[in-house]
Amino acid sequence: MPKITAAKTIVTCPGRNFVTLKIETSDGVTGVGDATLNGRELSVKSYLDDHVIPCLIGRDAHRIEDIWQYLYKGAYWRRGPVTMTSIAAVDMALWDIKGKLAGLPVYQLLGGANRSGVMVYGHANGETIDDTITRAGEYLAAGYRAVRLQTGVPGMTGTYGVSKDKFFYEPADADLPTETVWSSERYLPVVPELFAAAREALGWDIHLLHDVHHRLKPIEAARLGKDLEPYRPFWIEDPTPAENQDAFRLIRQHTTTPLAVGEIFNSIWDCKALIENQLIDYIRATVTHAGGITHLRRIAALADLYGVRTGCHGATDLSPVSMAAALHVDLSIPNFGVQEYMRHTAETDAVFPHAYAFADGQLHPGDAPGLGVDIDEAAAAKFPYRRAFLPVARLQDGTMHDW
Ligand code: GCO
Ligand code: MG
Repeated sequence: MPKITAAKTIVTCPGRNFVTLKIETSDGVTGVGDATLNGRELSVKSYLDDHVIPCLIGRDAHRIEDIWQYLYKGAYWRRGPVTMTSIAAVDMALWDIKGKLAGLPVYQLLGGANRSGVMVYGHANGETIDDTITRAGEYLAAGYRAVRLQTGVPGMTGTYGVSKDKFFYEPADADLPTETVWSSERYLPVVPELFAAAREALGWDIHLLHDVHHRLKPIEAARLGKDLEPYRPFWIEDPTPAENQDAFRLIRQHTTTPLAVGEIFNSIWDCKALIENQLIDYIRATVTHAGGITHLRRIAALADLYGVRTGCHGATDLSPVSMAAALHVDLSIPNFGVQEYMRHTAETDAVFPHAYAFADGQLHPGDAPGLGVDIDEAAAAKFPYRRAFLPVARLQDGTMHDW
């Protein structure tokens, strides 16, 4: 049996922070897992170093489900982003090891490919509607079949989703949280204008997405969904914070615009009511923050029963290890919808050499055994950790708002 002989966490900041778990086995085979939780990176590192790794040594690396259950039930204090990201990192690393030992890419172990590749969406953003559409046109020309549109709100600085560097959007931008200002009243009319102009300029042969980023009240989100209906958005994402899941019933009563939720969910229990009550159309839980490949597949299987498809989070704060793991899941499940794809910087790609590749609007995980991604530890060591926080949002009168 391949025994776990050692495990360590590696923190690196090739432009942004990433935490990676590397597990070694008695066969000499190693596996990697992404343990990055944006803005709270060192909490996960400590959870792994202090509370998980000591319990892994000597275990059979093949027993993925048993180790998952052991870490989940054994913690007693279940769920939460730090715990579930830690479990996810172990799970990914063990699937990587299993694939390498079998000589197969992980998607083959998960049942094989269900499709030629994984449709991805890119991020088009700009200060103005024209800028955003120009960026979206570039994605179209590059072969993308889906693109997310975000634009500046006149009079507001620091609108969510609009970045200085147009290509490598990175919200965790400062040593202490940046303060941004928000106005739902100003935002609400801008998005339908953006979508009208986008359909006019780009036509109908492209999926258009939008992220509300938890900013609206339920009735405002219902209004936005209704206003966007003529432009057939692929989805609106996180229309309201999802702690109150009944809000989605209200939104649903008013609009047929598809709803996507779940990038901050960390277990199937966060998704269950939304899925079973058919209050959403896409579930965005990630392999890194929702317990790894093992748990994400369970969420996808539940979603499939209710006609809900996946649309996994794939922001740059998830490392290429996470992207690779997501692609193996995406390729192998029946109810895949779309995969978010924000490109990493060249420095990040150099630290994490990977087999996945983009062609014709799709990503494919490649056919290397395991996840097909690694960490170059010497390259990683050149980029020490830098504290970085996500921003906060306040209304114009200073009231704290959801970011
Ligand atoms: C998305 C997300 C990201 C998050 C980021 C936070 O849809 O891609 O909303 O942009 O804000 O992942 O760390
Ligand atoms: Mg989002």
